[in-house]
Amino acid sequence: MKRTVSFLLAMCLLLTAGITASAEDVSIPDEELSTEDIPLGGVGETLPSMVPSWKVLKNVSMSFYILAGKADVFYTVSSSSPKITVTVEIYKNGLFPKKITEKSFPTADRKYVSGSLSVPVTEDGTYTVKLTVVSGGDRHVMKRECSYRAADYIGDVNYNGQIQADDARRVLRYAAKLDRMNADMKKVCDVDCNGHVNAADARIVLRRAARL
Ligand SMILES: [Ca+2]
Ligand SMILES: [Ca+2]
Repeated sequence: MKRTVSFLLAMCLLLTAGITASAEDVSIPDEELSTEDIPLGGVGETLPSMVPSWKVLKNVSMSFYILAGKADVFYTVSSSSPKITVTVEIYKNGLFPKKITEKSFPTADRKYVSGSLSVPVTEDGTYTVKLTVVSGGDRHVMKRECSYRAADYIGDVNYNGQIQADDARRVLRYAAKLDRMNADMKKVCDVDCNGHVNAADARIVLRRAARL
């Protein structure tokens, strides 16, 4: 089944009917491009990085967040070269940063790739993901940092111990100001930790609910 129903439509359906979304229901819109690769702290963030047009690598974007004991990395890469190698490393920071995982995703005959990596995170702390992309002699590195505290229950808006479509629906209702939100609830809903509760937070929760 093709992913024909847009993300906005999925959100509208969630708002009006509270249905459970499936992977096929979700179409993720393109992120707004930024000319700088600015590291931000927080539970998670999505910041694309625009590579100069004369480079072989045209665009690299990554999101990283930790919800309910699982760290997720999503990336997209486009290049003028059909050979792209993406390497994802995740570290637990501290006095001696500890590598949690490292995985490479080499591709051939494709100028655009997207993928994800998901690993369990059981200990509270600050985690860093390092994305390294190599294509046609170009090399681009992005880093993102996320803090995780199991007690925060980030994204579990209805406090039932699970991340489900109903949590995304509630985030969206707060974002649309249909429900009033206190400071504690704002912290739970602001999944990408940018200080605002909006559709982007609901999208992240919905992705987790749909196990994307
Ligand atoms: Ca929940
Ligand atoms: Ca947010």
